[in-house]
Amino acid sequence: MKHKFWETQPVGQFKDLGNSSLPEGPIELPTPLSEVKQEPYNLPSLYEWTTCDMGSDEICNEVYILLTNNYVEDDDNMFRFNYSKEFLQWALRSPGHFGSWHVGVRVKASKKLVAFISGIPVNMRVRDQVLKMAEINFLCVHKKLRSKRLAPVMIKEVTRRIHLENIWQAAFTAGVLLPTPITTAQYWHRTLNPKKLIDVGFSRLSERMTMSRAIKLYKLPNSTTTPGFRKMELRDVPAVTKLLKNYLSRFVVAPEFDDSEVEHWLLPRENVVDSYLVESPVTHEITDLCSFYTLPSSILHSQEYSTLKAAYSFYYVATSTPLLQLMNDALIIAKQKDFDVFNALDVMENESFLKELKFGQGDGQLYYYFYNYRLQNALKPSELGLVLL
Ligand code: NHW
Ligand code: MG
Repeated sequence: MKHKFWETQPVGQFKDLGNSSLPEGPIELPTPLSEVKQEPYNLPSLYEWTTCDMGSDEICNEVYILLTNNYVEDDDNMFRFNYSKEFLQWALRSPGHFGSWHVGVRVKASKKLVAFISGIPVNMRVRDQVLKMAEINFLCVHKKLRSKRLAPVMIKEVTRRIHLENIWQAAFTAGVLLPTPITTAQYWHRTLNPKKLIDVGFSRLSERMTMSRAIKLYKLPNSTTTPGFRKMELRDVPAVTKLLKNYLSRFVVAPEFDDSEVEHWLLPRENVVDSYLVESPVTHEITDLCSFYTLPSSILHSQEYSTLKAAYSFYYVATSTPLLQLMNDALIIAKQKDFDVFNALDVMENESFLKELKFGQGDGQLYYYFYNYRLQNALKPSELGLVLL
């Protein structure tokens, strides 16, 4: 496989896999900021750069429309991610975000937004080192402009803008294999609404499974089972920060969140993120946490339904409640909120509940990558404490 662009970038290369003489850590050293290119990269002459102010409802709507029509589809082109506007604002306006990292491309003549890429800053721990990194997401080129090598220019431009903030590493995920993943994760899906998932072709009945057996198999109790299980509130932020910091310390790679980040990423936002915790009925200590985010997909070819309502497992901590029971309560909440499916990767300790809670393995991989940071060996997904949106 030839990667004309990626071969030129500071990432682990396929030819170096297994080469134990290469050290772990940054591949390139930072350059003085005065040596970072001051002008944007050149675009083909019909296009121009734009910085997308995601605080503006109008511009956020333009990004939303671009992604709704052109972002990630499944392999069979049956579904396309449909991140909501509120979700995009949440994802991109996180603590310490840089407006300049929300990069768009417009057609000069019409001003139509035709491409986008974004980054946000995060403190990432790799073993015992904490590095300021960028998390890159929402890379999208309009369907009519594909395969014209626009993506490499966009990646170089966001990289330049990140370098200008004196940040030299990044993390991202993709469904495509590039040089070279730090880990490869799998999606698992827990059916909540079997009839709809079968009707829209998301899942199908096996030979021995009738619709009524499927409905019975995936049935969940009407209410949660853990005493003290409740929605997270603002006053819980310091306790949750402590819980999460302690829990995430067991993984080789994980973000380090401070109070403001925990407030941003975990405090419930309607139709964006849900977080529940366990407050001990006796001591009133916060002992456990679970969370999921809302990411619907457009259903591309159904007469009956236009959107698949999906919840994605986010961060959790189980100290006194068994993780299996905590996640079962998360499924119950998701069902109450009318989600059709609950998705989870096999990262963190998810393998301990996936099969037992009747998740089925999805097809396709989610690859995790670092930019300008080499790991000696790929990690197991269970060594990863990072969930990207
Ligand atoms: S992954 C979601 C990516 N988006 C989609 O799949 C949406 C639908 N597809 C598209 O819009 C989450 C286009 O197909 C895109 C490619 C724009 C994907 N990551 O312009 P060309 C993220 O957002 C390479 C990285 O002709 P295109 C993470 C490809 O391998 N590279 O293709 C984003 C080839 O290079 P090669 C990708 O189809 C992380 C080159 O692009 C890629 O018109 C970005 C072809 O370009 C992908 N998902 O547009 C990296 N898909 O070397 C951040 C294709 O193989 C790095 N390519 O010849 C860090 C930067 C920050 C550093 C800071 C220090
Ligand atoms: Mg292109």
